[in-house]
Amino acid sequence: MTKRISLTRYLVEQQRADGLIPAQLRLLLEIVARACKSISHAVNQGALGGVLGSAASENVQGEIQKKLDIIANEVLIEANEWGGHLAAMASEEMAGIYPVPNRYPQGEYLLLFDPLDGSSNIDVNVSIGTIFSVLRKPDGARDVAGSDFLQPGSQQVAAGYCIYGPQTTLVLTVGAGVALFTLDREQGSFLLTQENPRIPEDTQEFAINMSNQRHWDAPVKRYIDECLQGREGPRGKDFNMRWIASMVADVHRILTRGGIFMYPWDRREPEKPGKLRLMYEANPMGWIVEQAGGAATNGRQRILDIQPTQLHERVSVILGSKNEVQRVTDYHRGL
Ligand code: P6P
Repeated sequence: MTKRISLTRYLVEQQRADGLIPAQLRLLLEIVARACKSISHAVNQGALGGVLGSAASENVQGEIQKKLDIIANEVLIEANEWGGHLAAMASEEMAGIYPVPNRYPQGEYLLLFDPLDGSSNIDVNVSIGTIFSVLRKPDGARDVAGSDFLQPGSQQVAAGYCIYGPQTTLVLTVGAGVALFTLDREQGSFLLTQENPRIPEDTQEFAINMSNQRHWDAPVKRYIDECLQGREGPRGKDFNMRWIASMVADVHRILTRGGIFMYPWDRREPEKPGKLRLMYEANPMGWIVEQAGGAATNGRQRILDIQPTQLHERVSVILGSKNEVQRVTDYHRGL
């Protein structure tokens, strides 16, 4: 078997090849990867590490925090604040931005993350993950502000996730396709195990939380009803369903074998455009999916074109196999 290359070597060679990874961005990505290794170790401890269960606190979303949510957030903050590559960070677990402390040099990047997505699955030993997105700090020597983070997903310079499942796999894009690195626990390093996965344009597998069916808008109801009618219905083919309730795991399956993932707006909280967060869930996942030949919209508009108005903004998410995402978008347009 040919010797697999490490994440570091991959980033160095990409930096030489196309200049998409300046040295400071390479340092940032290597540090995030090391933080994910630490999070993976904590997750794998489970009950043995005393890290299961809920903390006695809520996050900015009003959700009860799991102990591992807090641990993962602290690991990412502590790993990244001293390196000199960041101006500030933002996290699902923190209300405001986290400017790099003055005792450390300021960098030109902004790091956003959901430190442990799918945490409702932690205690039942189902795959969870870290999602991250990297933006450039707008020019100007002034101190970084929350408004600097409000950039559309098309401005990302890097995006990725690390899934903590049977394998710990880091999935990364810098805009030149997608690369997957699997953690070699003996060496303690991420090794390149796949380059440029392609999401099939068609699929027979949808992912949605069916218990919300009565709350969906008509276009989503129509799309799912047609899938459920199978080969006797207008689609002329049978569909399978998966719902892991961990976006990282559902997206990873789609990256691996295709499918469509949907978390649409519904009537339970009509004032909110959706459940998932734009800046550190939909944008990074949307870019990865597009870089693998898929599509990502909010039902009407490309996710990466949405101009954010607030840091913890929510959004409807329809992503995966391009032709299926297009069909849902067409139904939203009344076609
Ligand atoms: P529900 C996890 O809490 C999450 O944010 C995503 O990872 C996941 O896709 C979704 O929520 C699951 O939501 O309503 O099915 O529990």
